[in-house]
Amino acid sequence: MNRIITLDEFIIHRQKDFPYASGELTGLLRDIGVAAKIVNREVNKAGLVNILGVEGAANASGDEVQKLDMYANDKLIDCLKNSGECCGIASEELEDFIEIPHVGSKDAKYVVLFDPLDGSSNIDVNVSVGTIFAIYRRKSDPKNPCDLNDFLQKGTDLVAAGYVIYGTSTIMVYSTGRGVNGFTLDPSIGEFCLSHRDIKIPDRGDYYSVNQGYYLKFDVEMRRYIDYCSDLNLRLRYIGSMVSDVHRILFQGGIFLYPNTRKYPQGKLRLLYECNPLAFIVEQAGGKGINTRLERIMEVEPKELHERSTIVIGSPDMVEEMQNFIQRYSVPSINAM
Ligand code: AHM
Ligand code: MG
Repeated sequence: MNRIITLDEFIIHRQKDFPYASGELTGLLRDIGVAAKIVNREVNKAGLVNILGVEGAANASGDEVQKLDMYANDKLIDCLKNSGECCGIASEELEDFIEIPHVGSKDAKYVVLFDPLDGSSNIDVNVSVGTIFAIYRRKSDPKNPCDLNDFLQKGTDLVAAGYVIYGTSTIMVYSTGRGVNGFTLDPSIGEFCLSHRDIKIPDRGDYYSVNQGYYLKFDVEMRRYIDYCSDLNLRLRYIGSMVSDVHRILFQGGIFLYPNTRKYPQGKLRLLYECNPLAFIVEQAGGKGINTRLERIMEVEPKELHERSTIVIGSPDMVEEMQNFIQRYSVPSINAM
């Protein structure tokens, strides 16, 4: 039997690949792993402990019930605050970023952005959810507090990114820019163990993933592409948690789309917390991630913390095909005429 490699062992081993690494990133990834285990514990018992429900509602003992996405948010913040490696945090759940004061004499080099519980409407019905994280090196002087520009970085500046999926098993997938690896939580020993080494996305696959309920609200090129997927007898899968949908596509091949709708003219998903980290993972695995303006997601210059984006992501051949549909069928906007 092969010896188990835990997430901590793997991260420490990988640190040697970066000759000038001093262990800060290693420490951060480990702290995120710890936070994920704590969140996983609560997700698993959500049905038992009445942690379900709307934030602010009282539970049976009169305590205030904390919604699970805020719980996950707070746990991640606690773990990162104590790590000493992180000078600032931005979360999909918080309007503004948080500055973390120095721990001891340390000048922390990194900022972390996350979506603490992606697809949180799935919790109440016991369906997969996930955590997404993105790590950047700060741009501002480490002697000063971090500032907004430390967070408004392009995906191409990512130092590391990943996600945790709380599904039938709990898996953490991350990349530091040298391939993608996956770790499955073994509940009997409480450790994430290397289970998917050097993940590669298939060039194409049988799945397409889009909220087809919005079909009539999509632009014509999107409707044509969806018809094309249906003509090819592709299988439609849509979980309502991007992490879960992209996870399937990463392993089995396919395409995930969240285009603009009338309600979300810029797209619904957040560039910094969802699109960039998942595009980084998918690209590292050999896939592609673009928006419906045909820009590579990771090259978009972010202008605000909660900026939204459209996204087309997945197997490279399928994203290219979608790109052709956009080029062929999109109606030029009046401004561009
Ligand atoms: P959340 O992070 O607030 O839970 O919302 C993000 C989610 C994505 O994970 C998912 O793909 C999408 O929103 C679902 O939206 P819709 O219900 O409009 O299809
Ligand atoms: Mg989300």
